[in-house]
Amino acid sequence: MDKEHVREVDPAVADALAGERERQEETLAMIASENYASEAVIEAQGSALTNKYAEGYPGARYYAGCEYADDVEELAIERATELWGAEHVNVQPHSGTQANQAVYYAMIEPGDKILSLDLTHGGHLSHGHQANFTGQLYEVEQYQVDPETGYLDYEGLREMAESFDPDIIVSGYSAYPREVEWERIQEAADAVDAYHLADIAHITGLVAADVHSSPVGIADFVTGSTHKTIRAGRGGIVMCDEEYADAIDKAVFPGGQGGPLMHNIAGKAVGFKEALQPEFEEYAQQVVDNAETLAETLSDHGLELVSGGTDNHLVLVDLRESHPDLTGGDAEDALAAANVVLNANTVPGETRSAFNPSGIRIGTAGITTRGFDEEATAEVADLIYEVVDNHDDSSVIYEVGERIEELCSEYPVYE
Ligand code: DSN
Repeated sequence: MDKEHVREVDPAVADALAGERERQEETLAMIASENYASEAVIEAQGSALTNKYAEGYPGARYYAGCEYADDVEELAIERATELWGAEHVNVQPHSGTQANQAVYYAMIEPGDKILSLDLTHGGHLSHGHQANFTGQLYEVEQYQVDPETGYLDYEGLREMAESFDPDIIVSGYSAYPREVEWERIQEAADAVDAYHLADIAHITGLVAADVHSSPVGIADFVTGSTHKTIRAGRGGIVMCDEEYADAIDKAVFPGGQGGPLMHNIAGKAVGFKEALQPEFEEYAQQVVDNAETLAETLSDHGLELVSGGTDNHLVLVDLRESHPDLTGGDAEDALAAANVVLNANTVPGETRSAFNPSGIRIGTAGITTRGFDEEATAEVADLIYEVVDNHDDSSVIYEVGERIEELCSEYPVYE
């Protein structure tokens, strides 16, 4: 087959791909779940492994010709084991949601009970939201953060566990800016003889680099996605003790998925190798330092932050006090027009809708990959505030957008 590039085969898609690459170069990815994968990870994901069917696991596949697929999956597993220290790792889930699905499917039955954090308090759809299969197949109750402090209400969680008697307690969050005390959640799970699933999708990289405490060895199951703070190929992962290995593997395949996306698993392997280098620890520490600077600077400008600050890679701004007429959606739009790409987010005690909520969530994983330090992050925080405070002023938005473009050229993603 001749090597034909996308541009020759399909100019319309080529235009979109080029546009996306340019968009990523010229804007700041501050959606807290996003990051910029390396060229090596992207190359692995764009490899010929996309052609290969490899149902099963290394050494025990349902198809011939899996020797290189085996190599890649074994490397991904070996490196994940080194990064997070779990006894057993499954790298096949297509996403973090599919990783969670595997745990529920393996360990509980439809109608069983899940206790998890409310989505508007920082939880995730796949933890029991009504719009998700988890909210429809299982009986769900949800704990919350303390309305005064914005920190997890561990006592409340324990009391709910004792009255609800769940089969599984879910911890790990999508919009919670603080360190999680995994042991306290485990104590609640132990008290009612429930499984504990810790979904570290957002903080996989911080946990791997030891800048956030790890639930591995505490919770029964640890799930995550592999493209956020860990910056590897897109997808999910499940980790557990050896005693659950067989049940989890069967729940991933054939239970919930068909052929593994071997090209993505190659991207995971390459990204995990990168994360095992000493520079990754520096990177993860810088992500947290930048988030702290972002939080302090926005706070100094008078913005209200859920929990008052951050311990991890994200900051959640509640706009209601400082800018009662500005919704999260309008703030998201104004910032996007100024080349800062983040997302509107619900906040604890949400009084608007999930579609146009009262907050914005801002993450530092992407800008840290670009090389931003605290000084550069403080400038970005100032610029974000400028836009929030002048969201109706197109000349301010234009000027901020110009400065963000300059910063993007100073800190390129891909040379
Ligand atoms: N979509 C991700 C997030 O933004 O948190 C979670 O799946």
